[in-house]
Amino acid sequence: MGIDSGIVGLAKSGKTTIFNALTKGKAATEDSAPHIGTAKVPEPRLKILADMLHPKRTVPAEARYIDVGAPIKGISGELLTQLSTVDALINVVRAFTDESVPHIEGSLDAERDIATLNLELAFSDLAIIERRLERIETSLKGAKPPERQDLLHEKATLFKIKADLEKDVPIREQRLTTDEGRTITNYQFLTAKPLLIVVNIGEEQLTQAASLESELNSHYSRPRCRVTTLCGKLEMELSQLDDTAAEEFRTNFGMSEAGLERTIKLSYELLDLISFFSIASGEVKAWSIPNGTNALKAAGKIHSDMERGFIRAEVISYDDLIKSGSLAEARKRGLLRLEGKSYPVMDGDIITFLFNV
Ligand SMILES: Nc1nc2c(ncn2[C@@H]2O[C@H](COP(=O)(O)OP(=O)(O)OP(=O)(O)O)[C@@H](O)[C@H]2O)c(=O)[nH]1
Ligand SMILES: [Mg+2]
Repeated sequence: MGIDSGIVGLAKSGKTTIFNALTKGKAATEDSAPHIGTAKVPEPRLKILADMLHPKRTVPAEARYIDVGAPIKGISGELLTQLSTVDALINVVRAFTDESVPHIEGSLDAERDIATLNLELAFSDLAIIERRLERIETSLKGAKPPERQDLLHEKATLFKIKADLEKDVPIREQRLTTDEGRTITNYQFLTAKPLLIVVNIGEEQLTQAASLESELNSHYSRPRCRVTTLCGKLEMELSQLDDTAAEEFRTNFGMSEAGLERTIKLSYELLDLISFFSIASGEVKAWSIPNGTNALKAAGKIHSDMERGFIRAEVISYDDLIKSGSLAEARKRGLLRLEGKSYPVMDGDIITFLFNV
């Protein structure tokens, strides 16, 4: 399973355009339909490993993007369920000017639109809390002691979160005890998710991108929230070209790093993800896992059999392998380690899992 991000934003802010840019997709932008697609996670070390190990195939990690289409206001049913399962949210905010695309609020104002969407996300969470509180009241009527304790505890936690939400503090910024955090994980609240704000700028604003970005970041650099700029329309067009042509275009226009690579990387940073690599049957694959994942869980990322039948992990760090020049040389130097289930996987580790099912 990959990492899922939900693309949200006000109507006509460029959500589908940016979805297409990220996933090299061709979804129509005329309507407001939902879309799901995947992107390859940029990982420059994968190519260096391929040059050394000459695998038949290299396989990058995948990130999934869900463009929900509908506005958050009034979102319910299947769409809300889908959105509530994502790992992170991307809020697309309009900054481009285009006479032919009327702005939903009548004028351009990125900060106002960011606040509006934050409010809509908070409303969605508050509606869930209200409904749950009503149900708790009903259940409390017939509840016996142990169950009663749990319900009262949940009620108190929900009241605390609700009070902060009403003061404009998203759940991701609230100080919760481990116990309170555990009580609410199942709700998958929208304001509890990390948030990447993507300001969709026009081509003519490219030269101001950096200053706009730092200005917005000074207002919005909050815990687990980041702001970046992206030229949606241009990136979408570039994503349809082959890599060489797109690279050439970027060089000519002085665009250093591909905007969408930066966007994917930022959302990974926000989620505190690291990469590890597996080598098996002639394939080198990159995988994304949360920082701190142990070897057992990392094995499960590749295949549930590997987790179930886990014996040991043979591990070498990326730097050690590069210094050695080959796996054989690294083995000779004794740089391959055998690690057990609880070994915390490090960014760049190259791992072969030994398992038995
Ligand atoms: N000039 C310009 N137009 C853009 C840009 N991004 C999006 N558009 C245009 O704005 C319109 C809306 O873009 P979409 O990507 O469909 O926006 P959306 O947020 O998915 O819209 P809904 O799903 O209907 O809410 C389309 O006509 C796009 O071509 C941009 O960076 N520059
Ligand atoms: Mg759309």
